[in-house]
Amino acid sequence: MQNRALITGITGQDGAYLARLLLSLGYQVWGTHRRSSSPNTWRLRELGILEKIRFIPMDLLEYSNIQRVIETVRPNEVYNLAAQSFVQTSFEMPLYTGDVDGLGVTRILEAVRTVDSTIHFYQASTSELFGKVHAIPQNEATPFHPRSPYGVGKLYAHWITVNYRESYGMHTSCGILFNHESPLRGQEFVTRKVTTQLAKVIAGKQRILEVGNLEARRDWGFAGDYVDGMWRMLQRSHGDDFVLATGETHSVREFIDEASRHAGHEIEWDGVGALAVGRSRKTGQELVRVNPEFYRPAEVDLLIGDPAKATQELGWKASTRFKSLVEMMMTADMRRVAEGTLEA
Ligand code: NAP
Ligand code: F7E
Repeated sequence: MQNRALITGITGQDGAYLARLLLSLGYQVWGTHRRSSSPNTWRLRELGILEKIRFIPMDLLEYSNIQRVIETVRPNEVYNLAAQSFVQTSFEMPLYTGDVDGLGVTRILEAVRTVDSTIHFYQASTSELFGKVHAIPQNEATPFHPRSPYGVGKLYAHWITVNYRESYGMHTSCGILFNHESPLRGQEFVTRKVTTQLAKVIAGKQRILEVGNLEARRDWGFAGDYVDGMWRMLQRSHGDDFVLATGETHSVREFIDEASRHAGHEIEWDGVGALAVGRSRKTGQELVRVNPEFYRPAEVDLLIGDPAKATQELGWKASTRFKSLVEMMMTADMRRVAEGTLEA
C-alpha cells in the first residue's frame, strides 16, 4: 500500500522541501494549512509540487480539528513542522508561542494516540533548546538552557514527545535541528534578510541593510539536506532523538561578508557594536549598519552542533557547506530582485 504522510506546516520552508522529498519517494502527501485571507503557497509552487499536495485545514490550537484530520487522512507518518518559529516574535507573543509550539504538540500526540498509536511521529525540536550553551559542540547529551519563549515552548514539546514514547511505546522522534536555510527561507530570518536586502541595496532599490547582533554565531546548513534526516528518523524500528548540524559555525558578520563578496563587493567594517557600519571597498557605498532595534532581550551567542549520532545511526550528513549555501541564496535573490519576482 502507498505510504501516506501528513505534514503540518507544509507552507513553510521545511514543509516544502520535505513534501518534495516524500513525493519523490512515492508517498501520498497531505499538508495542513491555516485559513487566511490569501494562500501562502509560493514555496510549493516554486518547487513545482503545488498540484501534487492534498491540503486539509488544521490549526494547532484546535484539538477537535486535529483529531478529525488524523481520522480523515489516516497517515503512516506525521511530521509536525508547524510552529510560530520566529524567536524575536516569541518575546512579543510568549503565550501564543507557548500554546502553539508547546501545547500544540500535546494536542497532536493525543490525537495520534487516540486514533492510531502506531503512527510514526516526528517533532521539530531545535538547537534553540541549548540556548546559553553548556558544552561546545552540542550533542544529544548536552543539557538544555533555552533563552527565549520560543525555546522554552519547544523544550516542553521536546519532552512531551519523549514522554509519549516512554509512556505509551509510541514511535516518536525529535530532530534537534540546527539552523537550516535556503532560498525558500522566510525573509525575517537573518540569512534571508541579508540576501534579499543586500541584493536590493546593490541593485539601488533600497538604501541600506540594517541588522542586529553581528557577532552571534550559528551552525547554518541547507534545509534540503535536513528534511532527508527527518525522513530517516521515521524509518527506524523505534523512535529516538538526533542532532542534525553541519559541525561548522559562522557569525552574522561572516554571513554578510560572504554574501556581499558573492555580489562583487568586499566589505570594509568600521566602528564596533551598535556603531558598526560596513562599506563596499570598491565604491565606498554604505551597504550595512547595525540597528539595536534588532537586538534580542536574551541572545543565543554561539551554536555549533555535533551530528555524529545521526551520521552513525541514520547514515546522514550535511552535504552543503557554508560558502555554497550563501552563494545559493544570494544568487537566487539577486535574480529575483532583477526580475521583480521576490515573494511579498
Ligand atoms: P516556517 O517557515 O516558519 O513554517 C512554519 C509553518 O508552521 C508554516 O507552514 C505556518 O503556516 C505553520 N503554522 C504556524 N502556526 C501554526 C498554527 N497555529 N497551526 C498550524 N500551522 C501553523 O518554519 P520552518 O523554518 O519551515 O521550520 C519548520 C519547523 O522546524 C518549525 O517547527 C521550526 O520551529 C522548527 N525548526 C526550524 C529550524 C530552522 O532553522 N528552519 C531549526 C530548528 C527547528 P503559515 O504558512 O500559515 O504561516
Ligand atoms: O537569528 C542574529 C539574531 O532569526 C539568528 C529559527 O528557524 O533557528 C532560527 O532561529 C541570529 C540571532 O534565527 C539580525 O540575534 C542579527 O542571534 O535568523 P534568526 P534564530 O533565532 O537562530 C532556530 C534553530 C530555530 O529553531 C528557529 O525556529 O542572528 N541577528 N541581526 C538577526 N536576526 C534576525 N532575524 N534579524 C536581524 O536583523
